[in-house]
Amino acid sequence: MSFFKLLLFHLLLSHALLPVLSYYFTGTKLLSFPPYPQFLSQGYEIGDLYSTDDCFLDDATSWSATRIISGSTIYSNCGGTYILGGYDVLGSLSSPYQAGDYFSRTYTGLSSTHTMIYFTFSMWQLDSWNGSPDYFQVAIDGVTITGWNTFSYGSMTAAQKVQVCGLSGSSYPDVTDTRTFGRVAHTGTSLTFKMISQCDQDSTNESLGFRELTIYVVETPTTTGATQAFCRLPSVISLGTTWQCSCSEGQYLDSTSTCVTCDSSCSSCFGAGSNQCYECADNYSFDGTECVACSSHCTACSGTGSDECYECESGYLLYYNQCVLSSACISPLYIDGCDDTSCESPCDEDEYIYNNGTCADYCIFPLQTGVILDTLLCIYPCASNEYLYWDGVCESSCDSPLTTRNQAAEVYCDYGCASTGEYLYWDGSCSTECNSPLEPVT
Ligand SMILES: [Ca+2]
Ligand SMILES: [Ca+2]
Repeated sequence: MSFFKLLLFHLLLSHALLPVLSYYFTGTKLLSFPPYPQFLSQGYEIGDLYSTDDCFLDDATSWSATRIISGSTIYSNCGGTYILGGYDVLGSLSSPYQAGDYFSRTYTGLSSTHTMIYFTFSMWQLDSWNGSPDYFQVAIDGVTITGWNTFSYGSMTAAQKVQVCGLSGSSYPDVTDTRTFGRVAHTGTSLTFKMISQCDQDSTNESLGFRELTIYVVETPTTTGATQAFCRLPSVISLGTTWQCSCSEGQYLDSTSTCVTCDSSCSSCFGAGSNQCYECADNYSFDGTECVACSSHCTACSGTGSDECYECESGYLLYYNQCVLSSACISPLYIDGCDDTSCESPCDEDEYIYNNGTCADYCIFPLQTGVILDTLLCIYPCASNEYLYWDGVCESSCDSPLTTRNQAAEVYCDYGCASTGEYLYWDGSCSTECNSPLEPVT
């Protein structure tokens, strides 16, 4: 499955660019949900907290917590990976500690037609989870899911007691990056997701964190009934069979109960064909029947057209839904400062960009017009030590009675009179007549 970065568009909103959001929407697609091989539906995804770099911290600023231990940030770095929460983050160092405290974020702009939310995230359970009880919940608007299995470090084998972050020692093992799933019936265009801690001691003793949250907004669910379900992949924790996912992602269970690898166009599937995908693989999109290849350099798309991309391969940037060579994105276009995946223009598509980044409907002579990629430019054409004359020529000096004008880093040599019907005198004055014995020159 492909997970995408910032500023992507949402097909269900008529291809319109959304305001800059630190979570992303992807286009309409078939959705898979690993715990539910019977689940086949169309909808779209919202993704959050996926980055491995400082962009994660940008996402984290959109989350809030009921309480944060004094001096801590809402995120932490666990063994080199950013997670929301973690050691010494949530709650208080004194009683009451953190049971009931939670992280939350509200997402807006969801389609009004959906009826179901599926979600998945990577769960991190750090240190002294000792089942006293310690567990976590997820709440989506009015529904709280409490059913997740919990573990006690006391029941883990020595080999399972891995140290990743937080405290060290046999009482403080860390169960990290556990893929966790759930679903809940949901309608309405906003959604508040809460990750609730039910750890009964403080976050320097036992803590939770999470990252890589995807919310699947399902338009036409084929699965109804239970409002919650879950399983874990992979797990060091012993789970009953009802908690286990059947086959690994990218495989399906055939009639002989064997896990078989999907077609290469599928990231998950219910059969062998390209028309039996739950979800398309990277570089493929769903065309209504099967998963078909995206255009070249495009690793995720909403269709086969070159302007239907929302993620590009390395060396290319997203520019108005096209993949363009990174080297083609030059000033005043700029590369998105966070994920470095898109080439942005400060102006609307039909506007000119001036050197200083301002936008206008036209380009005033003697500035010259140009194009970078498909963006219109208004260019100062002279070198830094030259003057741009009123007639478009570049010269190394601006001789009197012409007048110099500095405008930011641009230097002009202006003809100070009306361009027709006026004469410029040696002293810089203008007149409609050139009196004898002076003679007009051009
Ligand atoms: Ca405890
Ligand atoms: Ca630890």
